[in-house]
Amino acid sequence: MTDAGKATLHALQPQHEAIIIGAGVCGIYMLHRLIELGVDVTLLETGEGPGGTWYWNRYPGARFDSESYTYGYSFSKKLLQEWSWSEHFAGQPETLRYLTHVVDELELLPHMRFGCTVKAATFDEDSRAWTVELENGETLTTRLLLTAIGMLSAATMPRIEGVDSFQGKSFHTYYCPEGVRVDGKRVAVIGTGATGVQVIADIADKVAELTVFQRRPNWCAPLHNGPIDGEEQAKIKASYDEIFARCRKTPGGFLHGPDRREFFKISKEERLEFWEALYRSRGFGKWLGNFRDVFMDPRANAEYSQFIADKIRERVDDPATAEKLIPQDHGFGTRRVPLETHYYEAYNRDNVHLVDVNETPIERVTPKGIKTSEREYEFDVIVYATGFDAITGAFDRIDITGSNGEKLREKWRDGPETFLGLGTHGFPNLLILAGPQSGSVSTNFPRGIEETVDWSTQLIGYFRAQDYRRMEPTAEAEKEWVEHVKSFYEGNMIADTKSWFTGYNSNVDGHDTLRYMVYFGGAPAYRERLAEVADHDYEGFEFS
Ligand code: NA7
Repeated sequence: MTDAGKATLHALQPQHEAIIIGAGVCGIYMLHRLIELGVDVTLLETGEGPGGTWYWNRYPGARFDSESYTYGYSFSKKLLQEWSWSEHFAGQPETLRYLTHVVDELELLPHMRFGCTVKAATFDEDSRAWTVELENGETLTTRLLLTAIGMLSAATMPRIEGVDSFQGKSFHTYYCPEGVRVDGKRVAVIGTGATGVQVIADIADKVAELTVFQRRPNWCAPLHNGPIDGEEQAKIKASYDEIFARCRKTPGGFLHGPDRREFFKISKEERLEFWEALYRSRGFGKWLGNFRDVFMDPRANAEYSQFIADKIRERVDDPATAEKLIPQDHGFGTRRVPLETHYYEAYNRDNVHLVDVNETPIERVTPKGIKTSEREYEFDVIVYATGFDAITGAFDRIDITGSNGEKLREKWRDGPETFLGLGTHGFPNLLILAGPQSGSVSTNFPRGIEETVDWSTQLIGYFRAQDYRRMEPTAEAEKEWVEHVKSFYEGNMIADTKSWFTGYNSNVDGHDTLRYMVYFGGAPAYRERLAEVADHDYEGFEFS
């Protein structure tokens, strides 16, 4: 090659081989694997420290509802042995400490840049590289762009007039200030999803008055958290291999997998006994360890919903309040089930009030509080537990432009289209980690993450070994994957229900129809498919 040719090639060399966006559970592990592989990689993160979801969500009551010891990284025996979870379901501060510890142990900090928000990313066909633009005006170039930007990281505020006029303290739970004080205050909580339920249960006995604004109740069930004593700790540490082996077998990557016995072949008495035991047990068993038919057969679902409704009636003193807390528009488990600690009992307190916004809609937020069609309530603090532009929202917030000038947010306007939830046609050299339609979004997060990241690391290893410059999922492979994802929506009661799993959000334009966001085929089938693609030289990707 001539000197001029070499100079041109050099000028086209991007600054980095890889950039990862996001320092959450996924970004941290991806960074570790790429450093191991010898890739020149930089991680960019908006927050001032690592942790992602666990960095941001500092609201009172924030904690795991999958077992802590199934949530940690499994790749390092050393990390597993040196870290001791204090509770079965650890709170946010402990989880953040854990992730910070991992980052320190793996010496990842020098590769991470905090306070960096990516505003735009554009693929340049000449250099086969991405130009990444930061909010501070800086630009970086990279061969590969990897997004680890979270499923629930684009918080959405309700579209209520006057939100900015409130003169007390108010925040979305995702942006809750560290150590916020609500003791002795008059507090409003809007929203009763998994987050609202945790907040309400946590602060009910601390605040002067708590008013909950509920639009649709969710089916909640007891978490049964507890401390882990020395003996149990030793047992957990000695059985990590079995714990992770069990998680690998279940569709969701959790300890709890479905009971495949035929619902109606079991006597009613036996079913009730089984459910009573589930209700008394720790964690997600009430949802994920239930009869499979409960999610496939409306009659089975109605019977279980009735069982849980009766539990709510037993736990809530005032019958009218109990009825308001029982969902009428969907069956148990067809939306995300919040696990709770004394949530229903909170409504037995004199200082806790439930406002059904269907009966008395919120008209506006005022400088002093909230005005409904009935009256004005005065508050010191308003907590917006109003959820997220889930799964694709974080992508829409970045101006991502592909090879033909196509915008990702335009391509995905009516819903995501991906190959394996890991890449999308028209956007070369972009790896979407734990993206929409991937196995990770429907899985106990780190379990799915580790597999996705390991697979992506191998793909990048292959890309480098072959000295490729460009890779992209083909349009055909993508079409086939999207159809495959859709096929699991048939006859699936979760897919028939409006929630963030299915892409509904009344606070985001256009999110009022079904979107195929989630891969419902289960973690084992997803894992198999990934292995098959890798075994066939990443069939479905085009390399050059
Ligand atoms: P969710 O589960 O999306 O819940 C949001 C809640 O906010 C839900 O109860 C909504 O009612 C309610 N909401 C949203 N907008 C409004 C308005 N405008 N008025 C009244 N109520 C409103 O988000 P979470 O943060 O609780 O949970 C997200 C996930 O984070 C969770 O599943 C975990 O995996 C972690 P709706 O049901 O839409 O009627």
